[in-house]
Amino acid sequence: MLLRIDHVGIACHNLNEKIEFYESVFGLTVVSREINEEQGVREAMLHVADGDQGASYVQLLEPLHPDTAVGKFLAKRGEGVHHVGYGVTDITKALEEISAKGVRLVDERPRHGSMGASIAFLHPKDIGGVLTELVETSRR
Ligand code: CMX
Ligand code: CO
Repeated sequence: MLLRIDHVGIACHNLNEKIEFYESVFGLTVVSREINEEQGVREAMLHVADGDQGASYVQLLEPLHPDTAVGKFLAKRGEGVHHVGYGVTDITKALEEISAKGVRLVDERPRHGSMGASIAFLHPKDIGGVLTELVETSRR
């Protein structure tokens, strides 16, 4: 069901500072910068690698307001890994299958993610404390 790790989502206070850090320490390149009002984030995708099943990225996330998923996370836990995003072929089918196994879905239906992808979150409390995102990419 899971094709690859699409991205690791990292919460930060200052997006520009963190982009510079990842560029200078790891030599990564920003391939997309977006504001996603629905998700409450200003974000950047930095390309890590290409594989048979698609590319993988680091997703840097800065909250638009304190009262957002990432804003609350930062207040509670500080900067660090916020979620893991896995690539799937058919996100609607994957959500059905995962829900049938008793895992709570944060999103019953896919939403809009970075670079035109369809995304949906699974509840961290049902995945051993890991906020998990499914990604059906539109970039192939
Ligand atoms: N990883 C692990 N656990 C998390 C978490 C995370 N990222 N975020 C929240 N939690 C835990 C909290 O620690 C808390 O646990 P305790 O009750 O033991 O303290 C519990 O989940 C509830 O947390 P909360 O702060 O009260 O937050 P909410 O219940 O309001 O929201 C969640 C939690 C997962 C439903 C919400 O963060 C959400 O909808 N996330 C999905 C959307 C999102 O993260 N968007 C930003 C990224 C967008 C993108 O990737 O494109
Ligand atoms: Co993500």
